Amino acid sequence: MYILYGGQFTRALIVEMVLAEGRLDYELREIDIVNQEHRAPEYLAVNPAGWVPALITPGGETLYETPAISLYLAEHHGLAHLAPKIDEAERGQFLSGLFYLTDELEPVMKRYFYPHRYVMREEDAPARKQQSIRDAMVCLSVIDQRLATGGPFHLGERFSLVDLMTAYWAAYLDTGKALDPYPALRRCIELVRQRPVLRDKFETWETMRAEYAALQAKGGGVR
Ligand SMILES: N[C@@H](CCC(=O)N[C@@H](CS)C(=O)NCC(=O)O)C(=O)O
Repeated sequence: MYILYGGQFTRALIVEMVLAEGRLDYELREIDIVNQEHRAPEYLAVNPAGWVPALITPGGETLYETPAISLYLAEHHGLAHLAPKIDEAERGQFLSGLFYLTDELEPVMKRYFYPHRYVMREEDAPARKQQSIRDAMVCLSVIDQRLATGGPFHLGERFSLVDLMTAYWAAYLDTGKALDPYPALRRCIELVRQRPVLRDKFETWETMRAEYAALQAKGGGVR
């Protein structure tokens, strides 16, 4: 069985979504990142980067990096509804969409979550966060334009891992009317969230966001 190191306030939820899509069994080992468990020697022995998630395969291999873990699961278990095979026509578009998320949006989201790590003075952190929201919106606008010409998913009528990950990340920025200028993106997100196997995961996501906001309001959170 797979062992997933993940838990509250982490993108391990993306991996859980992929595991749900594949109906794959796993044991979840909770790492409390608010209480710094990801920096404890026990976890650093699993992933020296100190990041969550990490996945131990049934064969005992340790995998890390959310997109890599997700793609591995999809390909290893032949989940063709998540990742087109290497010889399928949609493969190029799939890889382009996936790498756009990992190379462009994900680094911006790091600055959004941990702005204090990207400034010289603590008081500049709020401005850093605002800038990362603007940067993220640029990425979402690009995604919206791509979806508007070939949607409703990144691969046209065909859902994939790229849409799942887009819906996960965009949810952080979906406050008030922020996504109103991006109707194609909104439609894609709605379709992903309606997937029966993902519904409870996105509910977990909502709870997680509310709890993290409450924590931050009290001056807590991941440093
Ligand atoms: N590139 C890694 C990043 C993982 C990552 O940053 N995870 C966050 C939780 S969502 C984390 O471990 N944060 C703790 C920290 O940065 O101190 C991935 O995609 O898996």
